[in-house]
Amino acid sequence: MKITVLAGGVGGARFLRGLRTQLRKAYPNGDGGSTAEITAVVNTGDDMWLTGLRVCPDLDSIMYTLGGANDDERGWGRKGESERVSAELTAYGIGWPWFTLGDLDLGTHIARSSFLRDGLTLTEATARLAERWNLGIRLLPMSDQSVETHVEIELDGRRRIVHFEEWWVKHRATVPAKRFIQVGVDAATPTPEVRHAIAHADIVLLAPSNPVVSIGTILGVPGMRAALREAKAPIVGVSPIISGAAVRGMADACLTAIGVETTAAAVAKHYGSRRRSTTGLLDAWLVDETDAASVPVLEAAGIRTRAVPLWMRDPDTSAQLAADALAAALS
Ligand code: FO1
Repeated sequence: MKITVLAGGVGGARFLRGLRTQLRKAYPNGDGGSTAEITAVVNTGDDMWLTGLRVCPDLDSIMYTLGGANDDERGWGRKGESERVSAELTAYGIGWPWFTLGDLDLGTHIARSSFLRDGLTLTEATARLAERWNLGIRLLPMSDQSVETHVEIELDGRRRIVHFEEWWVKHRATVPAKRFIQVGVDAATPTPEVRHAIAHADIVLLAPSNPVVSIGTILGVPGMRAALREAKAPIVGVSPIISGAAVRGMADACLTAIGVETTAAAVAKHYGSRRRSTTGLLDAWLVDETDAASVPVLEAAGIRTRAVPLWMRDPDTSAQLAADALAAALS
């Protein structure tokens, strides 16, 4: 059983952790692992060069979460973190003082940057970093070319374009985003490893990550949507919106920026029905039980829809959500 999951940061990491747990139960390999193979195709739109280091927030969130090293309260970064080096960087006036690179986290960025300077691709560097953590899931950046999400905002009456992380962390997405710009997207392609993972999957899942700046960025890589539409596997998405509110982060601010209402049904229609349109991706969609009213609407739009509990409160509920997503794919 090969499962390929398109995922962003925090929501994606929790979903992948639940999926790994569920597959270890459903397809055990006798020594605690699973015979199923999970591949995560991860958003790299949040990436940036910062103080000379390549930082990949979504890849790191997933790696730390699956490796058991993440700070679950903060939702990002390493547990047991310290910030001695970042205080020095701030003292030297470099980097973003509002974007903290912890000492342990810097170890990851130094290692990644070292691999890249040695000529490895981001895919190869990611595999080298992941080896240490025994993740049970293969992590693939969506592309080996840089695609950075920048945001056009209006601040003090002036229009400016800032890196996504500046909008997201410094401004907490409270300044309205006029539009998102994927810098470098025209020169980007899905990696051969991503194409293979999509073409050979038995199931493709869209994690409940931000549909605009995480899943949307992945889908925006030229050729990605076509590769998904050609896949033999059923494509099942999990709504990141529950009863009109974003589960985490500020997905609502992002959806508003692209003119999509913040509902589970609107996001499903935004991804589109695979069989009813020439660009749509979804064969099936999971909404929370509080959004059950949207099931007939989406079924009529050509998207098989199920209402199940979507809140991932703990590893068990995450595993159950993964089980529901697999069931929807296999039905
Ligand atoms: N998020 C914050 O809210 N504040 C931070 O200072 C911060 C630093 C940071 C450093 C490295 C990294 O990989 C992630 C970091 N994040 C921080 C989280 C980041 O904004 C999110 O992981 C994603 O970019 C959004 O999904």
